[in-house]
Amino acid sequence: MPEIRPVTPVLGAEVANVDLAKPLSNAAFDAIHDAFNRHSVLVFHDQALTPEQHIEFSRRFGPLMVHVFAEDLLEGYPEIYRLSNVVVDGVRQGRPDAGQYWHSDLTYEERPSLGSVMHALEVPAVGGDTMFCSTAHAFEQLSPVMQKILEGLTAIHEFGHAFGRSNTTSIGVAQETLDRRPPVEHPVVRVHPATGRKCLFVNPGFTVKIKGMSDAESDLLLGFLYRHMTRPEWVLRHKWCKGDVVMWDNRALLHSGVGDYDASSPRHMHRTTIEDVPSG
Ligand SMILES: O=C(O)CCC(=O)C(=O)O
Repeated sequence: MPEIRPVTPVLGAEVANVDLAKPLSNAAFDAIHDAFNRHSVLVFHDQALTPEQHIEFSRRFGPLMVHVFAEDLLEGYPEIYRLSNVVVDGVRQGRPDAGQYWHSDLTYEERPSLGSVMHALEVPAVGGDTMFCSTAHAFEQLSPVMQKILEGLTAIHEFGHAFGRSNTTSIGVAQETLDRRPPVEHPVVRVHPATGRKCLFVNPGFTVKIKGMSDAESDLLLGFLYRHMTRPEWVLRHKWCKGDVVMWDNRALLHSGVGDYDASSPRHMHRTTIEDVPSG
């Protein structure tokens, strides 16, 4: 059976004694599922997964989503989005610099993601970590007055936000890709369906503004929330080893890649994204 070892008091756990390449018993899956809901980030070391095995494990949590960056999907496996700085014969092998800003995956979709499962195929000797912070813990650490204000608010999210205003990637994004994802609205506080915990649901990557506020008011409130959520003592920083599989709960956290590694150091990751299907 899987052994679960928490890595920080706020979020994250390592899972030992599991080979994700093999079919999991229902009991082992239930233990992992429960740990995922409780810890929000799970780290499995020394995993060697084929794309089929990666997809099969991910699918046990729900249907998989296909990322809007069609050119960065793994050929023959549209469920796998490649994050990579590797170039072979002039052809890039995935999205370089992806996600190097705090975000939760796909909040620009009408139905955002439940979670993501990333498999490290090549990692730099130094750098290229991923940071995580708990949006549930952050909400719980606010005063009741602020909690009440936030619970009445709605935010506007848009895919192009990360790629326009904050100019975070080294390669452009086609206008046609941006046009495929118009703005959507989500409550600023959402209840996690498995834990019942209230989670902040805004992020610098894709949240454009708080609906009904002036730009100045919205920027002030969002700026406060972003600083609050990402306080260093609440952040888990994962240093990748080749073969790591890390899965994270997009309903309960934000994450950010750290773009500090040498461009000539290969970093090549495969990621699946699980859809959040409402129950009932
Ligand atoms: O590559 C990383 O460390 C972060 C990737 C990321 O943000 C994502 O997959 O959404």
